Amino acid sequence: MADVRLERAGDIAVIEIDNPPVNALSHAVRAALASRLDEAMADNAVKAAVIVCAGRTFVAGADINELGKPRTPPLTVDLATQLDGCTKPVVAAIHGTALGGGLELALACHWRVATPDARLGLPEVKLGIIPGGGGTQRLPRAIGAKAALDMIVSGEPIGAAAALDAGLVDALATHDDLRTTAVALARRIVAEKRPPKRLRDRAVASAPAELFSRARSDVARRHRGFEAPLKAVDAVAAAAMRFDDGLNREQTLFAELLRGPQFGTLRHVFFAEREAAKIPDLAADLPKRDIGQAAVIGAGTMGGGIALCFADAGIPVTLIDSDRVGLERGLGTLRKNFEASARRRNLPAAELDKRLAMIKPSLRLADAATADIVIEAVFEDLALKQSIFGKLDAIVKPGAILASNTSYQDIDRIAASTKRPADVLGLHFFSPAHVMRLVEVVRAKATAPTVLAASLALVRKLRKLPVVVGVAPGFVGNRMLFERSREAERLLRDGALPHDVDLAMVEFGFPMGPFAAADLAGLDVAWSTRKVHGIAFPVADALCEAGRYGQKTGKGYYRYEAGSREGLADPETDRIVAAVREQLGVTPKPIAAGVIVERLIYPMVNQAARLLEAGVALRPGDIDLIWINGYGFPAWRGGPMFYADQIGLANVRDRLTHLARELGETALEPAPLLERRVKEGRGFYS
Ligand code: 3H9
Repeated sequence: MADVRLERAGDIAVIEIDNPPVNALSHAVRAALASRLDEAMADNAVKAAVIVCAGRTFVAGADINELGKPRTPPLTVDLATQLDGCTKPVVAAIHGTALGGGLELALACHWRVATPDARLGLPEVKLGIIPGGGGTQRLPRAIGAKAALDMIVSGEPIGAAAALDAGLVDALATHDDLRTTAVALARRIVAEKRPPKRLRDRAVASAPAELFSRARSDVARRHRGFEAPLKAVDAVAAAAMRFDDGLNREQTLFAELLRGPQFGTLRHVFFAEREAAKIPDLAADLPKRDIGQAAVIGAGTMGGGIALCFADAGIPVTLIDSDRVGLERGLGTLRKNFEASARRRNLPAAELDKRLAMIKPSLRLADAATADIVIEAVFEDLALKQSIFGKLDAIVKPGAILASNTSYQDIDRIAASTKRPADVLGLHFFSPAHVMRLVEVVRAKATAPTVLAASLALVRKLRKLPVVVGVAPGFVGNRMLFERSREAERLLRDGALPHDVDLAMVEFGFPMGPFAAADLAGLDVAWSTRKVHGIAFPVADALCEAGRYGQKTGKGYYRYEAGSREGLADPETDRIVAAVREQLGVTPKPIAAGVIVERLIYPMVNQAARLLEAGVALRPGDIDLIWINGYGFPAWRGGPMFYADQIGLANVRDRLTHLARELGETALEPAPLLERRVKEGRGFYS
């Protein structure tokens, strides 16, 4: 039950918001907070006020369940105006996360104190909106236009130390001392007779027009079709105006986005993430398995990236590789990646060194003995993996978790190579592991519930999104990707060229098309897998036979100039495509961009329906999260399953039936679940 209490600490009013679980600003909280503030300001015995929160966090934002419904005053923006206008000083005491409307309230307070582990951010763009409580106007006045743009356009929060550096908070205090420090600060302000420090009265430091034009073109390139980041730039640019004019502009842009379709879609994504954390048959009170130490086997790109994630989360990790040269190369790459990531995040050099020191290189598998979790990340060879798991079985301590980072091998068979299959599962990180947020957590037949629960908690500690999937070739993401790759190959056969296909997908909202992505990943890996399974992709196979493995060889579907990652159309590829068509007796026809999108996405949706029916994926939302966070499906389109529901499953089914006939491909026949849903007049979600 929401409650906002007013207590007195001498002449300081302490207003405590208590609305579990995250102190969201529901209407009840807003109304009660406005009343308590009025009471505090009207009381002659009160000289200043402190706003604190009960429970695990400061206000984490507007109540997302109420957003988009008719708005009843006081709105967050009204509350911020009320706070800001208080004639007595108001101090915000922040712990946990001050997000969205929560940070906007804190910005409207006159001073801010935070705990060292607090995180502050305006994540509204992730919901398809912009801050609507004055955040786009007050944040640039607090920390400058450039830093505010970075935070508002990315939606990423910053830590308390960075916030202190930037001038977003005035002081830090330990968790136990937060309230007393805030009260003491309020008292000092009163004693020194300092007037309220209002951000609205400040001008924005350095906001040159080029900053915004650069931000607009950057957003247009990186987030094609996504409206909120562009409007966020417009709103921050408006902070150069008089405060009230800028605020009006923010309110107009906020209201437009709240009415638009992208907000509804991204709210769906938000709740899908919360839902994915709930595993139906996993009890909440399972005994905990703490993970204080890790080992990663294999110092290649994936292994190094995974080790980096552990070090970054403060968990000591041993990186093991039997090959000295491979280990040294892996460590070099890891250091380079860590330095680049530290630069992006403004991590001080000393902190970088501290985290790098968490990684202990080793040439001996025996050094995995003390780890609480071992993640194998060696070459994709089942026999090799089985032999490593067999050896680990004899080395690692009882109760340790044994995980494989395989992207498609059978985890049940890997588990069977140990005497402790209950401790085995898959943790499928995506490349580059230190950047990509998704981890498919593969639950094998024998995986113990405690092992699954501990692994989910660990992945969250690594600041990643775990999604539980079952054992099947390629699990969920790569199994669907295979359908897309097969159809992309057929599009080349039927008349499209790589850049036609890639352009259609980039226009749809993917950061890159399937052929550019394949060139980046390397064509040889998929080629060798296809050979093992006897699958022919005539164009891709011919490119590989010609030594065109993608970016690493300077040519693949595209050609690359030395040192450049930009794929250029290559007449040699066109010749290879033409030769394949001739060999197959195909007369090429032009294929419209809309048809390219349908042919790439609908077969994936069809395959996803099969995976859903087989229980490999638990929910349509999990599939959407996998594609958004692992493969760049535009979040504002909600993921493939949500998108299919928007198109209408009957339309998707009809197109698949047509394609199956036209192309003579039985694999494209609509899946039984899809047929049933159409018959019942339901979508995947309804
Ligand atoms: C905004 O503020 C707009 C403003 O500009 C004002 C405009 C006028 N509302 O994630 P968890 C629920 S937009 C309602 O598992 P964690 C969540 O559904 C908002 N409910 O915990 C879950 O419920 P359940 C900007 C919310 O510790 C439970 O709380 N703010 C909200 O892993 C626990 O959540 C954001 O976007 C909410 N705002 O992470 C912040 N937030 O147990 C969104 C959470 O029934 N929230 N719930 O499934 C978060 O990022 C994370 O929840 C947080 C905690 C980091 C706070």
